[in-house]
Amino acid sequence: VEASIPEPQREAWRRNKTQGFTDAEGFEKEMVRHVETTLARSVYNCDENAAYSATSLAFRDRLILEWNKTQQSQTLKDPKRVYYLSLEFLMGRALDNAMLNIGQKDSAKTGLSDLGFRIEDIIGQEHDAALGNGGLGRLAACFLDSLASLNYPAWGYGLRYRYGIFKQEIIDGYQVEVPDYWLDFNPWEFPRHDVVVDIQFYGHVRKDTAGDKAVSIWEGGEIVQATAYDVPIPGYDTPTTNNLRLWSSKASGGEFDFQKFNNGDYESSVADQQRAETISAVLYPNDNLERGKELRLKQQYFWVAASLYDIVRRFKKSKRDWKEFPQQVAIQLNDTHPTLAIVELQRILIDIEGLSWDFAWDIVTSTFGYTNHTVLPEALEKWSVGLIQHLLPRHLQIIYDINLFFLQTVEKQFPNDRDILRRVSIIEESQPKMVRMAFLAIVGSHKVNGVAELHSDLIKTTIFRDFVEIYGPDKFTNVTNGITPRRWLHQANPRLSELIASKCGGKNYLKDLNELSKLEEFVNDKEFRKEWAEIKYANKVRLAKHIKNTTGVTVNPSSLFDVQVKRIHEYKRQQLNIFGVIHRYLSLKALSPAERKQQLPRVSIFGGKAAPGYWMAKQIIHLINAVGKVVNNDPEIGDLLKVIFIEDYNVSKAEIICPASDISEHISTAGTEASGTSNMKFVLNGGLIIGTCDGANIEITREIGENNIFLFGNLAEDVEDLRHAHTYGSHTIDSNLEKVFSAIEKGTFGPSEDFNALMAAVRHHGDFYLVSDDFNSYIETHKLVDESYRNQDEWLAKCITSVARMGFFSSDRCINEYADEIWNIEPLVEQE
Ligand code: 8GP
Repeated sequence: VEASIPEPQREAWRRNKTQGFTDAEGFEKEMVRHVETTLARSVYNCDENAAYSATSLAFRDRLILEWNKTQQSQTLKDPKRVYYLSLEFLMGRALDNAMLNIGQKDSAKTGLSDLGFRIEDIIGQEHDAALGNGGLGRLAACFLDSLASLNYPAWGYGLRYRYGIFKQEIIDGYQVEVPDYWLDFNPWEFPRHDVVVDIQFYGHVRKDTAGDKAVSIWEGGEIVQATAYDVPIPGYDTPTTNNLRLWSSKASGGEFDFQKFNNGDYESSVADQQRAETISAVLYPNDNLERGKELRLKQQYFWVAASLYDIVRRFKKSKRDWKEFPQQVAIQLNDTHPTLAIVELQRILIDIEGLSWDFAWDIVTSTFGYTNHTVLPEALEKWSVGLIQHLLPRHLQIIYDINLFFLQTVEKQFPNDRDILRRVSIIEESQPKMVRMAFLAIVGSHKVNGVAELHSDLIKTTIFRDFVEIYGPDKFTNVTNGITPRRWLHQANPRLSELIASKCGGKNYLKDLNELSKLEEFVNDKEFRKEWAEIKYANKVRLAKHIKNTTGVTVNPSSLFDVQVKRIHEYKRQQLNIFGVIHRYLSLKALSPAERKQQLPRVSIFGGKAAPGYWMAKQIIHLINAVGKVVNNDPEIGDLLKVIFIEDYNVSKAEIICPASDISEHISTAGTEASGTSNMKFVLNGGLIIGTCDGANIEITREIGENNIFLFGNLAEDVEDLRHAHTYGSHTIDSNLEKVFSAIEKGTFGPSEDFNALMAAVRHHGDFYLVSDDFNSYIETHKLVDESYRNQDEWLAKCITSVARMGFFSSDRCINEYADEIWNIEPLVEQE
């Protein structure tokens, strides 16, 4: 029954309508009220943390008023909505973003100052919401910002992990993982204890008949309860506030537990409870790697089933015919993690709603779109048939049927090609048999996209080649990634944002990033350049302070800051970078003191987490720290070279690091990095990049011009031949790299056994990532970087020109492409 207030009493509601604050005074009232009531504190014991809590609560109240209006208006108009299913949302901090998006940061700044606080200190109190590993999760967060800012009716669906990505500590040069318990105080979520869904696992399937129809009934097993937690997502400069719904697991309160409880088996009923809660307990800390753990599959089904239940329930409220489902609902699969949603929707439609297979399957395939984020084979998800059979017996049957019907059409299409059936089968006929989730996602979607041009081409010619033959090329498309300029420029680099606004006719460029092009006029404007350079310097001072506070090392902000921050992975080649740093160190040592004085001082900055089970990545971290220890304490070197590893790289640290970089490294082996998104963040903040012809680097080059980027290394098309030659021909290691290796072997950076594996990968194990092949071109290109930096006027011109040409990389452009070409949805502008 819908609870609704009768008309005569509604007048009292109208009279008492909550009004959000709109100025400093209004903010102060709300903030103090929260300190004194919600937090039960007072002027005598309000520390910065309490001030943060109260400020957030004041802003949360503002957000939820807009959220309510947005949701009411969407319910009323019932437009087509998009649902973005992602196991990761790497949101970072919410307070600064909320202040800026609703345009009340100045109110908060004045208000906080009146009450005795500095706004930066208060913002700095917030714990990052770190429900993601890296690029894929941060992309989802940027998308939510754009969807709301562009007024699209959109929901995100994810899991409410109790532990986000681990906190990284560096102890004696090694990574140590510490749990990230972040939910102690989280003002940004609203528990919806009334939105609960029962999720079934295990059990068996019984065949029955209903009238003349054969039906399948999934029964038995166990039930886990999903509870919704809603996180409001404010758009920039618009009242639209969308919803991110995160599911949390607990044992169902059904008869089961009570029986045990009544039988006096209290402990075991608590154990059941704990087992159920485990489902949403922890984010798997792997980036670009799948490990096939049962709990991970449970997470996937739990989240997918709860989300679909919610989506279908919302659709059914409109009482429309089922055939209208794809006109009302678009579901985007962020990688293959939510692929079971395809099977679950088919199950709901045939087993519960009683639709025919074909009618249901048409609805399903018109609803889903699938985004692929990697071609690395170790990241492509496969689940064993046995595991799915055990956990989701009915779903396995449906997967087999999907595969059967699919292979039948393929057979008709290619009657003389037996091998293609084996190659494209959703079931891999291996020991044990595996379900190939990417294939299932392709077969169950109407569009498949890669995330940068090269990547989208590669998937069509390699891992999904057969499917292009089967479906034709139109099913496969490209949507190049983007980033939100609100967080990655306006919030992270407020002074640069101001300066740009002063030249671009105000802040509208934050809504239409192509307006940055107006900056090109000012490339040669002396005054403008000077201000630009001052801002970069100030940002470097800010980072230098962070480095001093966290590592104890003093770095000179006048040095060239060279940054590589991202997950540690062999394909991303932090090993190439650190070998290059060692080469630089050895070259400096070989110079006379007089010659040394001529050199350009450099700070090499690294940051990033290694998956806890990724031993090689951990060796790389160790080498970086070992090199830093020697170089940073070498009196002959002084400021000429510093090597820094920033602990616990995360979104809020990226907001300090990106604006402070002179050059950043995006140096993956060509063809391995699907897109990269930090490359965009660095350029947007007035830094240049050194990179390979990979992922979005290629499109960045096209947009900003090849004079404004330092490209090096072999091309994707040559990688396969080089690898082949390493394995079957002779593999001579680059002579400069040999010098680096012999320095390591001599024990220059501590016992060399620690680093043997890193060298052996290049020398003896086929150098899969082409470190030696690219080494010479890498260090030569770094020399060009040095030369170019010496001419500050030229350097600044490159930086400004690049920023002016970065409009394409807004996630707004990216979301509009998804909306037009994949989702077929329109913005919904609210009437006040
Ligand atoms: C990442 C890609 O590695 C990166 O190039 C891209 O920018 C980002 O996705 C956003 O598209 N891919 C993954 O994080 C990924 O594939 N993770 C594995 C779990 C599949």
